[in-house]
Amino acid sequence: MSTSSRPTTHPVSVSAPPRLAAETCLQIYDLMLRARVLEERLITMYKQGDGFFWIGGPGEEAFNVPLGLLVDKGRGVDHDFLHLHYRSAATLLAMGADPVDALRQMKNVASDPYSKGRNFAGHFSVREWNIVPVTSPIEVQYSIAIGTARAQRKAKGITVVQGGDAGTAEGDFATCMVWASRKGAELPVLMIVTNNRYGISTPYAGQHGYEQISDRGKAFGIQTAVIDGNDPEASYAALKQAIAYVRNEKRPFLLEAMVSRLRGHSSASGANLVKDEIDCVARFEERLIERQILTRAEIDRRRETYTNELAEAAKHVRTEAQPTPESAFDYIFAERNLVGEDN
Ligand SMILES: Cc1ncc(C[n+]2csc(CCOP(=O)(O)OP(=O)(O)O)c2C)c(N)n1
Ligand SMILES: [Mg+2]
Repeated sequence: MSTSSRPTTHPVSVSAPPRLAAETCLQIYDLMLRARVLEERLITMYKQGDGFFWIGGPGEEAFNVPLGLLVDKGRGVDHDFLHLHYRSAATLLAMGADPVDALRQMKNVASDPYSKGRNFAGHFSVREWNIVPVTSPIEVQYSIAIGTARAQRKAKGITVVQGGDAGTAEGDFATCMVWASRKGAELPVLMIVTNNRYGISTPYAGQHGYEQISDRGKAFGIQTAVIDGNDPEASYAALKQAIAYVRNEKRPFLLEAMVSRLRGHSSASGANLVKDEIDCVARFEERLIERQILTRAEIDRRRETYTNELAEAAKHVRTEAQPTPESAFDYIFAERNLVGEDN
């Protein structure tokens, strides 16, 4: 992990990632595996016609699980606000979400707690945990996050905002850096970029005038770091330090995690396995076997159990009710049917 250090900002000391205790490794691995199996089930559902579109985070589990474990979960400004990405299912699971709820959103049934069957996969929203609705228009979360961060300047909670690499070309990303770094009015916001080196089919190379996206933070006096987001121990250590810095100093931090995109962009590009990317789950499994924390047989058993559980759950979700036509205008800002007869 490398950090920028400008004399005008408070330095963050970052050391090589320590090995985590076996118990923590197991907790992280188990959540990474559950998240991976969940994405596989969602893709299967899409391919079976039990959903209209899939987008998600296979390849980001090593970063997104530690994030979910380390945030201060709760409601209101004294807990952390999360403005997440459409690849954040592993963060939700690490925070304690039920994976079956993600299947419900995929199937667009009324029991989907995130959007009541109205949005597609990966579009989470949990008021009790300050998880602000995930947006389909990319990058707008960075300018929305300024609002919660401003409300938290004197609170215990911080704002966490996360998005992809290509989206940083949008003005919202710059807007966030401007508002977060005003001298004397800095905001407690952890800006995260999960860099998978693609924006749909456009490669990172050739799109940016700097080496790393986090380099842009330096011009604003924002502390920055680039980490291997495929390494859960490195991610855990970096996130812990960055979160503590933002919480204690009430200043912004820009963390760029290099991650993989194991199933392409979305179902629009087929959602098939990409062979030449690092698989963080497989890599962590090798480490755990080497350290004698798990055996291959135990890993295989866990995978089989979680796969079977979600296969059964998907069958059940298929029988759950769709939203009724009468409920079409519930949960929206406009109280009247603006396109219907009562207009
Ligand atoms: C404002 C806006 N422009 C374009 C799109 C279409 N779009 C959806 S995802 C995407 C690429 C995003 O790439 P990146 O920010 O790197 O995130 P990734 O999907 O790679 O995680 C684009 C251009 C959109 N959803 N919103
Ligand atoms: Mg990308």
